[in-house]
Amino acid sequence: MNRIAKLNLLFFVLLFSSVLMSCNKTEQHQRPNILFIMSDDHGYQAISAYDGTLNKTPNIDRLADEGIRFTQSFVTNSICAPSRAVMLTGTYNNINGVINNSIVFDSSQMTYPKLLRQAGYQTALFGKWHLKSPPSGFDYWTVLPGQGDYYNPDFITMGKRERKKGYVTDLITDEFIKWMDKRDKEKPFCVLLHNKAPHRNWMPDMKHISMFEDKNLPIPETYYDDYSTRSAAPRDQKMSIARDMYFDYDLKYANYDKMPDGRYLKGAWRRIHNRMSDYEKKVWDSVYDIRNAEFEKLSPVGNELAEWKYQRYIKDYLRCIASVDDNIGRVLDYLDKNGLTDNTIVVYTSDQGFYLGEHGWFDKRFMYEQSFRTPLIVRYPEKIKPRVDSTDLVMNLDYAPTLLDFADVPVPDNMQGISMKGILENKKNAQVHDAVYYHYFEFPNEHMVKRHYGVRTGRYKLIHFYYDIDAWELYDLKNDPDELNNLYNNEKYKDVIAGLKRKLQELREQYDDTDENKYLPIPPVVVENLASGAKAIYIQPYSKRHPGGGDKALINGVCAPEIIIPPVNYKSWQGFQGNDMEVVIDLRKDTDISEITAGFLQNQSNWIFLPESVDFEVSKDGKKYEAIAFFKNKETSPEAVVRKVEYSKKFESKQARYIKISAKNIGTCPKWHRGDGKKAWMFCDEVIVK
Ligand code: SGN
Ligand code: CA
Repeated sequence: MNRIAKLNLLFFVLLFSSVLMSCNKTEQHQRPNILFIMSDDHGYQAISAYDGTLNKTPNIDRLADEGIRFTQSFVTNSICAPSRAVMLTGTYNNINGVINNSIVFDSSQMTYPKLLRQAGYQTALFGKWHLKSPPSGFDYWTVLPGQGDYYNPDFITMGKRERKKGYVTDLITDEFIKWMDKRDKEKPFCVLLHNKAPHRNWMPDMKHISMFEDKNLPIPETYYDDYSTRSAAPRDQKMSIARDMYFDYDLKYANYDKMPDGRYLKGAWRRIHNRMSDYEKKVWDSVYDIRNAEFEKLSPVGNELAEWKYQRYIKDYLRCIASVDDNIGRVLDYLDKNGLTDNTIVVYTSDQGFYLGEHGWFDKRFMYEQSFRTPLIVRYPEKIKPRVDSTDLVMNLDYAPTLLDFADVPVPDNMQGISMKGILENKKNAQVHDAVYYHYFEFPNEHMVKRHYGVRTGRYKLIHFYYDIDAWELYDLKNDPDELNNLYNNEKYKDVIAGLKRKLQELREQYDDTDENKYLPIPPVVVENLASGAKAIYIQPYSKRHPGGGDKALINGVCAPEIIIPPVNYKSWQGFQGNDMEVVIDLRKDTDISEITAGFLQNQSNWIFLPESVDFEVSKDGKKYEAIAFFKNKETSPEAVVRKVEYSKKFESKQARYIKISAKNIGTCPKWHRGDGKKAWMFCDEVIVK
């Protein structure tokens, strides 16, 4: 090859590779940004794009006008942490492990943000997280500890905890905008923007505190549902507005001198009210004092009181949403101003739906429509036509595969959802579900909604309540959209029921969820050991208020199971309120011992904390003790996890008759806890000697 030819070749190689490179670059650039906005407990009834009866949400409506609104979108399990785990992993809770709000998410699992990050996306997370293990798969994260607070909340930012001044919904949006400004603009982004609002206890901001002052909102037709025709499950719940709400914490009536009969949660309300600044308290109190004076004047009883509670609840709930909607407006403006609107997929959804008085309820959990269904709006101007309504059955299980699909990242085989890309792009052969499967596990628990699973098609819903009950319900949603008429025992539906049961079994097999017994509370374990038959001498008394199993509780060999599914429904522990534990176990004669274990329980939402430290000592005569082991605990952290921690020491065999176990109580509940400053509980589960 002569020189000219060589140069020509070089020129072409360079030209060709630069064309290739620029192709790559534009391709890179063309991958959509993803902005996943999720609120906590935002029922579709409170979005005017779905139903304008209660409120106006102009900014969420704008998304719906410019994108797709799903009217049949569902969750697999209507509760916070489980739902979040489903969305991240694209798997059901029996696969990802987070069957209820107490379980720690195993963050070594694959999630769609991790995959996007590996594929070159910049990923970030803002707001409520609630999965107990630290976020993983994000370049940047700033989250609320646990449920978070409305006023002047703490945030944990990349591991560091700090209190921020302001209102939670504004602050989450501020953090998002700050990050957007300084992000690496060469890369596409995937942002998860998670609001706390409108979660219980529904504290509006100063801007919206006076909304709805002069009007009452319509009461749902099913507010006085008597649950006739149904199983015991809807009757036995504890989420009735009229019966179960707290006057102070939920309804903001805290005039303790004039207490009407009912439920109060003084400590929690004081803690929350105290987070407000002096100015905020002043505004808050002046507004609610007037309302509460009117309430006292009215002194409603019976249905009038039930309806007063509904009004108080729904107005506060909607006020919180007004701030969510304003902040979504800020986010959409930001996208507009920065030229990001066309190439960003914006999702608006909630971790599940919510009862706004239907059946008399607040909260969620049931497979009935208001909590099973969740709002879902998707806007992506480059690929999705505006003003579309989809009635296809879709699930939160599908979000992960859908977003990966749009980003051109292969969907892992273990993900159980299907990509909604076809539906979103209005393709003829789009993949769709012909039925959706649901499974709720968190019972017994706070709102006492029984365990159940079920199937829903476009028209019918079949539910099986199990564990402490064995009951079926069937609804024909076409003729009975309010689900008041259980048809399970109606002969005419025999074939429908048989068909639905077949479908249910098929889905349970498909999702590998055929054995619900796997997730039932595990009974306590009995361990044969040298302390059985011994005598326990209490140097410090255990609490008479929660004595657990009494004198013998620590040495009867009955231990909490390895995995505790709350509530801990066995009685063999001892509680110490505020004070330390100091107990001597008298084995009655000199004995060869080589291992001591003491188990303690943590259930922080019930004020039960692990000890600050634990000491083991042994003695032959009960006077001179030899130290065997000393354990020190890390500081407490605000996790809702219910667990057992065993302090255990193996040593070379020793002759001893007396074993002294001392455990130091943390004393008072920590600052971040609603019991701040009050006596903390310590629960010893069992002492095992070998
Ligand atoms: C708290 C609330 C419940 C709520 C759960 C779960 N009680 O425990 O009403 O059902 O959270 O909500 S409260 O007295 O602490 O407010 S979830 O969104 O985390 O699933
Ligand atoms: Ca929720």
